Amino acid sequence: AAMDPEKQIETRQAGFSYMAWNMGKIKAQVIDGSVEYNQQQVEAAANTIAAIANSGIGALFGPGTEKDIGDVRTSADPSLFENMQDVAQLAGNMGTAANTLAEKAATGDQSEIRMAFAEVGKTCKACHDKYKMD
Ligand code: ASC
Repeated sequence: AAMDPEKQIETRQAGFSYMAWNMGKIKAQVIDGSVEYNQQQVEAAANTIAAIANSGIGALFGPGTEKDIGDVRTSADPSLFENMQDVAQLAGNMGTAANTLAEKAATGDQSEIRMAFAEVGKTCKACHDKYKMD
């Protein structure tokens, strides 16, 4: 049986938050330099992002999840649910970019990681610009 709509919203948000946390770890180490670079940590973060990005998170945008349900609020624009093919394409782009980031993270080449990280960020933003309300 499908997960309750409330649970779908909470679970997809957990996935996005967990990716964002891991993006932040990479940003701190290879973009900002506010945390010392640690290849193992960046690799783990990139692998986690790639795993979530390729986990089929689109299955959590099921019927009944297009609006707030009591205290469970969604930031998904209603138009997302009318454009699932485009959304799947944007999500696929993120998965591909995240796989590249994971490959680069495994090499430890910070300049390559930086470029691959920026490409992943673009794929996050591409979907937000079209389908995220805030
Ligand atoms: C992140 C994060 C996002 C994206 C976006 C990219 O790390 O939390 O929502 O990258 O800022 O532009």
